[in-house]
Amino acid sequence: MGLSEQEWGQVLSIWTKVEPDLSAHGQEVIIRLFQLHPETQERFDKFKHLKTIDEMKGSEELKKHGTTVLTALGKILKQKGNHEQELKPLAESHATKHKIIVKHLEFICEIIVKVIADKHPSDFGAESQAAMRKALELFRNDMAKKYKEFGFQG
Ligand code: MNR
Repeated sequence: MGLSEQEWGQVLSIWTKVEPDLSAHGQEVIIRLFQLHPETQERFDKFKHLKTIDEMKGSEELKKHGTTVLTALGKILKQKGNHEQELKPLAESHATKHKIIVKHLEFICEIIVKVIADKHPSDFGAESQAAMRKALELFRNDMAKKYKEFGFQG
């Protein structure tokens, strides 16, 4: 289930290409999430009112949220699996406050891989994509475990 050093290397290497423009990546991830899975938008009181893609693109708040999400994810990835400290508060808020089911985490993780692949076609080959999928699976599994500790079936 864990990643090899080489796989972590691939994950963190592509992340260095994402980081200089975290807000554009994050904005794209959130907009695609809402487009592909409209029920996820309903989880956000602050974004429920956005009706069109243009409204979504024009929302500074949405862009800011995308940055927040990818910043948190980046911190977790950099722990190379030893992410207990970073994961716990995130699992707690998503279990007890936002109530975000694991299925929705799966949706966003898949979209994150797609957005990176679209923006960095020559730096994110099949092997790196597989490594990133593995890292995101580990993240999701550990979120799901913590969810249960917080009494949320997810
Ligand atoms: C907030 C990270 C997936 C819904 C936050 C915050 C961070 C965050 C950081 C702000 C601090 C807090 O509340 O804990 C992530 C990461 C995700 C992820 C990392 C996966 C890669 C999702 C999915 C959601 C969702 C999927 C919905 C379907 C929310 C909501 C808030 C929030 C709702 C509260 C927003 C507000 O300010 O009103 Mn999240 N997330 N998130 N998240 N997330």
